[in-house]
Amino acid sequence: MTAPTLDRLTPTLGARVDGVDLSRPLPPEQVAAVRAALLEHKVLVFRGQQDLTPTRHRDFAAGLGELTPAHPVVPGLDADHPEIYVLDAGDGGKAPVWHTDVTFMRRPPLGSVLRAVELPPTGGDTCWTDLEAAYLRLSPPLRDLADGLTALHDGRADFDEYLHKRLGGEGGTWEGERIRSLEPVEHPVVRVHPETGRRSLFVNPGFTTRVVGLTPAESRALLDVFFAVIGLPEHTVRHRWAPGDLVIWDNRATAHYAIDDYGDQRRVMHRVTLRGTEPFGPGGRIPHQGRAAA
Ligand SMILES: O=C(O)CCC(=O)C(=O)O
Ligand SMILES: [Fe+2]
Repeated sequence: MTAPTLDRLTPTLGARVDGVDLSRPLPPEQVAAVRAALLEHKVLVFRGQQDLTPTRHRDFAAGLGELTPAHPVVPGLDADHPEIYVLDAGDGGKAPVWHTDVTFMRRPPLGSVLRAVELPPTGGDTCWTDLEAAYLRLSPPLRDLADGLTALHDGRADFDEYLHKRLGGEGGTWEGERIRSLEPVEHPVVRVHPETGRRSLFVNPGFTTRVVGLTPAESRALLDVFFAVIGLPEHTVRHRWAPGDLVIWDNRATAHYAIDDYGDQRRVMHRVTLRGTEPFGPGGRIPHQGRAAA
């Protein structure tokens, strides 16, 4: 068995992985190599995986870790694939904003495994950004401030209408709980990676709405500073999709942005997410007192 080869895509973020055939079960050494590479590079690009089916995509992801349902609100691909989240550009499946997946839940996924199913001839690239680099870009006094803060993450702007109008208020299940409403949740602004111990700036313009304990004006100004460093091109990698591509990212230390430059052309992606743990900051876990205060 050959070891996968890794080629960096930028000096700090992303690697292309070759020498792995995802259409067949991976030997344990290759699974371990992929997991180690994910910690080091945060974004892994596999190309030429034309033989992947939805089932094999799901099973490959399941070999890396425990899977979540497709989404807390949106049902999966079909009865055989409740873990596959379909992003169909023609049905609201566009994400042109920096975000980290599902941070509006108390336990966001560890990582995501995204497969290109149908692509426009050009356009529809995806960008990832390194939230550890964003944290380190802050001045030391601002890092110290951020280390002690928490923020609210709210999925209602994106998913409330779907939950109530399309599903009649009966969403999916997440962590064993039936989702009937999406109350904002509180996460540390600086997340300590549970495997590497490194810190990242764990806020995103997609879902983070308020820094807890600040005035609305202070919160807005501080989030603007944080969002500006997250979006710096120096921290990003951009992927131009081709048929057969699959990308895995570490959702604990990255955010991503799906570029919407292809008008109403068709674009369909399938995503599977790996179950994660509750984020904690430099000071440990946030004590939960039921619902987060706004
Ligand atoms: O469509 C894409 O390229 C990425 C969409 C997205 O945000 C996701 O898969 O989590
Ligand atoms: Fe996403």
